[in-house]
Amino acid sequence: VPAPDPLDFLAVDASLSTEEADIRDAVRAFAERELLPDVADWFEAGTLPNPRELAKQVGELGLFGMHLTGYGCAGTSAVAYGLACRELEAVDSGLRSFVSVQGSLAMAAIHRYGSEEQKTEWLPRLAAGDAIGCFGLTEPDSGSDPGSMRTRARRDGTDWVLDGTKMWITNGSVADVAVVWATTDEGVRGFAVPTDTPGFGANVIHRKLSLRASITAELVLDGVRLPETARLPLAEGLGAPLSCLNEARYGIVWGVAGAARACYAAARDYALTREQFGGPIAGFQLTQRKLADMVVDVNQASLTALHLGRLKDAGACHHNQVSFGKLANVAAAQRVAAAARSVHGANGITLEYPVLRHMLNLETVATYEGTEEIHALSVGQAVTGISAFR
Ligand code: TGC
Ligand code: FAD
Repeated sequence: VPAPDPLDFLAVDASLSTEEADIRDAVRAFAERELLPDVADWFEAGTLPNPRELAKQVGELGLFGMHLTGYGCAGTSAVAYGLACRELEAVDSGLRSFVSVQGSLAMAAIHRYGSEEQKTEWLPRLAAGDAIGCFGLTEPDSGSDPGSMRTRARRDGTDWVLDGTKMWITNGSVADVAVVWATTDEGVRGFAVPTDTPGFGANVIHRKLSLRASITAELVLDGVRLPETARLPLAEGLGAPLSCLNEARYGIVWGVAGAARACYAAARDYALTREQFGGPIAGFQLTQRKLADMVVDVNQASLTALHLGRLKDAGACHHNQVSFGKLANVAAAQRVAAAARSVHGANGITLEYPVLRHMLNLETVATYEGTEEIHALSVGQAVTGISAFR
């Protein structure tokens, strides 16, 4: 039996199909060639400088909505989609966000709940990267508890009029279409809002210290008048947006395994070359303990992601199991990033190395798509039958 590969200790990737491994390799090559060289600059600048060009590149690679079928989507397995998320987030969480908001949230919502006309209008353009989508659920006063949203859609003749504010919306200021969730007299409903509709505005949120290589915005809806054809006809109730979240959360389960792997790999390289007290710091027991703990976290996260992916491909993944994955893997990635940063000493606080950038990004990843506490309570509810949310 060959010795374990330090970068895939449990040989998790050995169980991938040839097609899955090909997708992994293609996305890794793209990410390392096109994104990695610039990402620290984007993070420092606090933006994605050219989101339209990036969307085009990602669209050409077929990554937007790649696990959806028809309408220009690639129709790959959930595992293949997860691998793409892993390779993108190994570079930066903001880049995985760029892809998951479009594919798992905006496109998945239209694919699952939209009319034939909405699907034909938006999905091929979004899949190709000719259009950008965002997903507006969170509001200034409604985060973990989206059922308390105040954005309101009221009927006016055959039209709908939307008023309200959405907060922390990834890609919000560069989107062509915003999937917006609002309360109505009949309950929560979803709308595919073209962002050039009068009354729609977006304000970029500045001074973020996390997920800086990502555009985050506030959406303002001020008397946005839409025809009935803009309403997602199959979306009824809060369960509709929550079901979309499962798709993006699943991508995060894989993505953070990539961020963790990148931090561990950087720490291992650094420890083997950095010398103190006459030898490489990798030779000290305390450093080896850190590296061993990182190997455990990275490989357990990968196993969890792959297992959930196989369940998902078999149509057997419950949303509470996705909560398990997000809870476990984000925490694992945070531990790995923090330990990797310490191995880098002073160099670890700079953008010359990826570790603090990942560590800061993971603060966002632990918060969006359901905070750590929300996923702990989801798992708690699943195993006790008692809801502790309120
Ligand atoms: P609750 O009464 O439990 O549920 C309402 C209805 O929804 C159903 N449901 C789900 N369905 C599918 N998937 C899920 N994960 C579901 N969770 C609940 C539920 O069965 C019920 O259906 P029905 O038919 O009985 O009506 O709702 P609640 O108000 O008690 O809230 C439950 C809670 C706290 C779990 C939920 O609201 C929640 O998940 N909160 C977190 C909010 C969140 O994750 N927001 C994310 C915003 S989007 C985002 O962050 C994008 S970042 C992306 C990026 O940049 O990458
Ligand atoms: P709150 O809900 O106010 O929570 C504050 C604290 O209270 C947390 O620690 C939380 O866990 C805790 N808490 C809340 N309720 C409970 C409870 N019942 N029991 C125990 N503890 C509790 N949203 C979108 O809709 N679309 C996007 O594209 C999007 N992108 C984002 C990008 C970034 C960079 C960020 C930071 C956020 C983004 N979000 C997006 C918003 C994100 O989903 C919310 O921030 C998240 O759901 C948490 O909501 P909140 O920030 O209002 O925190």
